[in-house]
Amino acid sequence: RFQRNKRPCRYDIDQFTPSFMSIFESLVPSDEEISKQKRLWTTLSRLINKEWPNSKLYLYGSCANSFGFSNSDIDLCLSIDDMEMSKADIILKLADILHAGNLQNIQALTRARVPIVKLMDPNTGLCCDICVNNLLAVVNTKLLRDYSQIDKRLRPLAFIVKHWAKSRCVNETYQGTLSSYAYVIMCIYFLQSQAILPCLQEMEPTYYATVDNNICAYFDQVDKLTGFGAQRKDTVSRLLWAFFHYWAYKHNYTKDVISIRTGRIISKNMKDWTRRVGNDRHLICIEDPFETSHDLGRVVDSNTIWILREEFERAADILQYDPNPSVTLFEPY
Ligand code: 3AT
Ligand code: MG
Repeated sequence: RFQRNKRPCRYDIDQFTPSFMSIFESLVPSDEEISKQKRLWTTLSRLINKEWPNSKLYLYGSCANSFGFSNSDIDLCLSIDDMEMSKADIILKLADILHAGNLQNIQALTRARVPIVKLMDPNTGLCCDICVNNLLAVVNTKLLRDYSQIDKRLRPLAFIVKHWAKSRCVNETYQGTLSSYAYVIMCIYFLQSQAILPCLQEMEPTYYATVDNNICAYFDQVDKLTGFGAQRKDTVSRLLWAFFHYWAYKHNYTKDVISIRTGRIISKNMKDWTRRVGNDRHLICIEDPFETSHDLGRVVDSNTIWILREEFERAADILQYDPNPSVTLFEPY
């Protein structure tokens, strides 16, 4: 491991950037698909507003954070201030409203960790999940989208990492591997460490939101930051190599927490994440940018940590040696 940690990147890595970029482009949703999603969002907003005039429906997750693949489900969040009703009752009433609006395959999952209503729109075939009052997710969606506008290498890097994770079956939180959200945060952290992205939460705030006693504040005038990383000329394929090389050979899994909030590594000690508490094992530590007591790696267990680390090594080695990395990287598990 020590020897491989010192290994320099292959001299011809840059020649693979065009093929990785065409994979990225093939995954991006078309403008037509995006306007279809927006139309469904508008239709649902109107339908729900008739019943609950003071509610607001937000688009969040991959459809709104700029890291969504084509054909992905739509994540919506209903913000509603109703002291009388429990979350489960709101979910059930929401399901009734959707029934009356002729939406199909409606399922109210009131007992899930995040309670949601699932639905399918028969006109477009699009599927949606609607959660209730999960505004932190709406705010972290904006943070991710804002980062994506600063340097144009972030989106291709994160799309390829997500595509790799899906192909290799390491994007399944209920099976002990990481969420798409966690992978995007890992990419942002990595580009911060390369001085390609700034740390928006360490700058003078221009955006503020208070969500359940969490103050979320950061610099969001990202149009003033384009060109921030322009001094760094690394191509997407070189960054991909370095990303996997970092997680395979350089990250200190016993001591370190990655944090895009600070743009730095912080110590597990400082966060008291050195031992297992309940089901949180902290075997790979990824701090949530706003809910800082929340480790996005907490789903990983003593088995899946090795699955993940072996996949990082496999990816790093393919980018190092394989004659056809843009094919081999995504071979199904
Ligand atoms: P897919 O393209 O659907 O795989 P996604 O970006 O929709 O990716 P997720 O399904 O992982 O990502 O999550 C949907 C959104 O929910 C993304 C983020 O705003 C929020 N979210 C997900 N996991 C967490 C978490 N552990 N803590 C806080 N917010 C989260
Ligand atoms: Mg999603």
